[in-house]
Amino acid sequence: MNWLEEVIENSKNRIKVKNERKKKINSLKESLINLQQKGVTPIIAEYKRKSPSGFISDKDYHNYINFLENYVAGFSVLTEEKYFGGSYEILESISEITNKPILMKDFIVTKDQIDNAFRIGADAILLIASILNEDLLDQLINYARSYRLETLVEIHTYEEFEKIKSFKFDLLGINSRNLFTLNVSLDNTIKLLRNIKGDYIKIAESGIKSKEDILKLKDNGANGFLIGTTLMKNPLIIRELL
Ligand code: IGP
Repeated sequence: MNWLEEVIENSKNRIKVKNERKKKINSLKESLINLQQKGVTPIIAEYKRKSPSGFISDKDYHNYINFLENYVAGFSVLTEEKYFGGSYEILESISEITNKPILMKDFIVTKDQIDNAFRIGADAILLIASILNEDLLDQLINYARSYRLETLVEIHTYEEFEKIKSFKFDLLGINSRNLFTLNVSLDNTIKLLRNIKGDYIKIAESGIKSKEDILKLKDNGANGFLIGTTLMKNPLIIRELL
């Protein structure tokens, strides 16, 4: 089994969280649009402790969140345990210390995982087109909507876009990293941004290191930017990225 197959197997056996949700849902989409209208670059900052591409960090989330919440549209928090060092507890704790919207970053393949996302205080969930068939993806989008959770559907190829384009998701993520090979290509994302027509809020994900990267992606139609590694290594760089 490769790492992705293992993660998907583990996803099917996640525990069911019993907690009751304490917060109302906070729209990530509106937060992104608000910043865009103010002329501020809409960034989603990601908190993760490691990744299969070799990133590793022991940074505590308190300072990271308290500092970055002054600048960003929202946070992405990894809840996958084995390969990203995340947990439901981390997301829940973060939701208690910030009012910014939170995207739960995980490999969702079951409705139970969406129940969990709602209960731990997530405002939006990630759904990855490459690991879901059309029927399941459509069901999971609608299930999330029944909770009023927003959905960010992630693609990496034009074929995946064709597969998802008629579904009722809120945000379209274009991941510059191929999840099967882990290779990053901003050029692939730029090509997709150019080819995708229609009224989507497009979020460029992964591999963003500089203001130049952001400007290049923005010029080609990206509306928002999801940044993990670069901000985890140095949160202060946010001031240069905006
Ligand atoms: C962040 P980076 O290169 O800035 O750390 O990437 C984010 O895009 C990445 O973590 C990610 C991801 C995913 C993680 C994008 N899609 C799907 C897990 C699952």
